Amino acid sequence: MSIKFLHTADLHLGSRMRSLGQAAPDFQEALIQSFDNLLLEAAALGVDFFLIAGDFLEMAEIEDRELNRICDLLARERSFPLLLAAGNHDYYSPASPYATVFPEIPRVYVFPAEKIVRLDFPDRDTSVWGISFSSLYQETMLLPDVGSEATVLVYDGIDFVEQELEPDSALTNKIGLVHGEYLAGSKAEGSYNPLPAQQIKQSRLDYLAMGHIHKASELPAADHLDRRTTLAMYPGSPQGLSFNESGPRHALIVELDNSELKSVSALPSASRMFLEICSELDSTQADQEIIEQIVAQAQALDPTSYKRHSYKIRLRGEAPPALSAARLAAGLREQIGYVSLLDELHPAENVEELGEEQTLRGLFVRKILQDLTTLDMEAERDDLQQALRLGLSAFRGETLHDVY
Ligand SMILES: [Mn+2]
Repeated sequence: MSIKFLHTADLHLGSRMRSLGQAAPDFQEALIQSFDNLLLEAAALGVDFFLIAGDFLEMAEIEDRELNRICDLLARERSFPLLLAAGNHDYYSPASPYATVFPEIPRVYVFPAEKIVRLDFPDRDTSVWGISFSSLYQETMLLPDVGSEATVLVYDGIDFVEQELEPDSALTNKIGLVHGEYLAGSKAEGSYNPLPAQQIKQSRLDYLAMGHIHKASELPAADHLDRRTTLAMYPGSPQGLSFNESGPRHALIVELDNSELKSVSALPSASRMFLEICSELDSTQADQEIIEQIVAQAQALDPTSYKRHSYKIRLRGEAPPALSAARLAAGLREQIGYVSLLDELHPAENVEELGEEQTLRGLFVRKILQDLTTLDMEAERDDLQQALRLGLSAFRGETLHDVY
């Protein structure tokens, strides 16, 4: 039988994302929005399962109000079951909502932490093995492979009902769900559930749905999908949490047919993105022209919803003498939303001439020019150029502003 499922992980719902400053509330909302969108897309695609491989919630930071909203989303009418294996940020404990609130929600199952459970879906000819973290660290390997189950539950369309454990009674399509660190080789060493490639290869699973690493695994080429090996994948975080998770994000849509992988594809998922722009300036440009240039660059990245994202903008080239980073940032915020400017411009003033002045400014310029002639490390020279520009800007009486 052919089945289709959605695989996501590392949503970190409830994360406060304090480092984002003013943008934090919108990006907190984006986390929940992206999850809501995934549920709707999964329904539209007619998936058979929705899998979450841990770090669904940022348990230490989530507020009750957000948790209630998430429970409402989970309780909304849908045809497919949602299965979750908890990770290090949302580990399973008796006090966790996974043990207290989630069991009340129909078509939702959270794997326990003390044993591997197999879920059977007879009308989808599929078995799913999983286990949750029980604490922040998990130093011994938890690999929910075929035959490792201590309990079998059968899905009846709403609930999961315990059944007598019979060895080798698993259904044809075999999926594992777990949070952990994938490791090349066979050594199971690590603090977050080490999962060595060698052991995964012997798991007899068709697909291992993993979470923990926020960067998505590369999608396999179509001719690499075969039934003899287990495909282990990270979907990455579906909504970026910082500029370390920039650009488009996705969940995975996987199709299995009688234990054979048919396709693995990316379903775009970020409702707001972190994007980087590098803008080359010349000293003749006025503020308005620079703003238009950067807005055009943002529009090129996302023509329809460029105003929703957060931008890190590198200014390169020669600084227009009257440029004020603060004014530029304010102008950009009106047009494209959250921006942080990285000022890597060189001064356009005649610095040699300034260096002749018998003033504090002249002394400052002379000192930097002297250092520039003696240093040959490029990174240090860049820092000095920036210091020179920022210093001259301060001498002009401008507010020094906004280095991310
Ligand atoms: Mn994690």
